[in-house]
Amino acid sequence: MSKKSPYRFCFGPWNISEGADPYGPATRPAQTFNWKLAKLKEAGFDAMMFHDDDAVPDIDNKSEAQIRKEAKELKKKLDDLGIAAEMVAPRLWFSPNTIDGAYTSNNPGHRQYAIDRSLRSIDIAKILGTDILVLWLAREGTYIRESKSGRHSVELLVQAFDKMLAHDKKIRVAIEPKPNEPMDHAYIPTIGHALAVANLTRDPKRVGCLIESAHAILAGLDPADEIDFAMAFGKLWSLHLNDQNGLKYDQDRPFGNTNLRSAFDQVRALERNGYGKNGEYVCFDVHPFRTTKPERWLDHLTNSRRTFLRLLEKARTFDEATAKQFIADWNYQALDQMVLDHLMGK
Ligand code: GLO
Ligand code: MG
Repeated sequence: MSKKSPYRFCFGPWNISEGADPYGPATRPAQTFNWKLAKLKEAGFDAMMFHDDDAVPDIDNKSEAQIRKEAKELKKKLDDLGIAAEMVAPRLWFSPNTIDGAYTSNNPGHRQYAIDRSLRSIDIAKILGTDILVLWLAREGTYIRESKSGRHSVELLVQAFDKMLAHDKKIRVAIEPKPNEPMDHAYIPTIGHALAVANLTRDPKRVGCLIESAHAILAGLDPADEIDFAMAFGKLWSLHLNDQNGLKYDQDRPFGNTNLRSAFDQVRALERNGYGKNGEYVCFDVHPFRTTKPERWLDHLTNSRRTFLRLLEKARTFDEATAKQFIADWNYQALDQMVLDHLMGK
């Protein structure tokens, strides 16, 4: 490596998954949260991402006091291990109260549930020492267009974000867009949508985004361009690197697995924008292949990091001067081949 990598890496407990899919059961026995934490440490990662109920299991059935107590115990455990909490995200897609959406449900009681749970997530984030609340708006969208008003849904989203921003003066909301799945169409499908909605809130400076490579690909976009776009606004606060083969179900493949060139472009975009300089982490939202044996349970994560670091080396050794000459001469054919040669190692 030419320069020391400034990047720090993380993943979530859900990324050590058991192999279940909609068509078949788990293929690996579940492991405890403590085991996952120990493995993260052993594999040399720096931080863990948390859903609210990863941090405090069975959160809906616990009192405020109990939630705070358990969050404090977790913080101590993390400190003892030297692991940071990267973010907290309310898991708003599992509950019977979010069947019709969370902040945009047609049921006012359910909308309130979603907001209350988000405020609790903010409290947990504060205790765990992170100011990032990630919102993957899983069920904010429609199957049946006529069942909701898109305009009213935007207003409901803004009202919900405003309550979060008012609840804690320091919290920053990072919206994780995804165009579809589980919904047919989501209300916030791209980074452009996320940043536009940010401007309607009471404190746009504290509403930014998280880019997931696969989600950008599902929206028909180039993840590297999404990175440049978000960073032009200074609003890329977290990142879920992974890969995706075309427009189908969300695959969460290891980073670089499908399109190495696109992965290179993403790393190059991160480098050129100085991602990580304000403490942002590189997270991998990847899943093991269903056939993975328990003894190789973290390989998709360590391989993703390895690919990232190798592509970082490629980004740093890319012959920028020659590329500039090709660009000045409109010789994009040569530029194109230069990228391929560089990636193939000549
Ligand atoms: C699913 C999302 C999901 C979120 C995670 C954090 O498509 O990528 O994994 O990133 O739940 O909120
Ligand atoms: Mg994600």
